[in-house]
Amino acid sequence: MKNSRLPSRSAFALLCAVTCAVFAAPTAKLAPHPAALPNTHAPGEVDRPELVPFIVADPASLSGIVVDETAATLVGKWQYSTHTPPYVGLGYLHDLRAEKGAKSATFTPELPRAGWYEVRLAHCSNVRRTTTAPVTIRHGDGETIVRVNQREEPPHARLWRTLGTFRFAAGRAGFVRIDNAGTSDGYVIADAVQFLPVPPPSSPTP
Ligand SMILES: [Ca+2]
Repeated sequence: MKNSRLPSRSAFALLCAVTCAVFAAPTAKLAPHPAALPNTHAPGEVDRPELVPFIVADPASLSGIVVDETAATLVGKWQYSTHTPPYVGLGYLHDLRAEKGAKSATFTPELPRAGWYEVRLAHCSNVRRTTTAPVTIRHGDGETIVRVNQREEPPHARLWRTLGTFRFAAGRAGFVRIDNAGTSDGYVIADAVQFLPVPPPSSPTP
């Protein structure tokens, strides 16, 4: 006979997922960005606990080339947070909704080979975010600027938003830069950027 006072198996599974996502240590040691202000939220203090299972604690577990905020070049004051899951690695940075137009976070990948890459931006979402985060992609054919509504939940694993597919040279010539100009309607989030190798757009379908 089923004991209704015991948590269901699905509840156990969710609890395990939450616990693992919050407390499991990544395989590689991550160090916070030395120039960023520290997180003020205690572990487990989150506004949307149902999204904790979507946290990617270890950036090395992801496909492609991933640049986390730990390796970003920061201009201006950015602060760590883990309050709104999901995120990659230790957490995400926000611009404190201050000094608009004076801050940026640049994510520069070390691309192993020239070619086409789908570029994805990781950002959590809530109503306090900006709707117009300017994201500049420097690629092999110039620069493209995409305005990202960070109030909308990203479509890939509730964490990733595709910025486009671009041609890149090998090495560190390309980058993705998030800045906070023209974003007075909310916080700007900088978490991680992913570069996924893809076939050239003109390739015939196999
Ligand atoms: Ca991150």
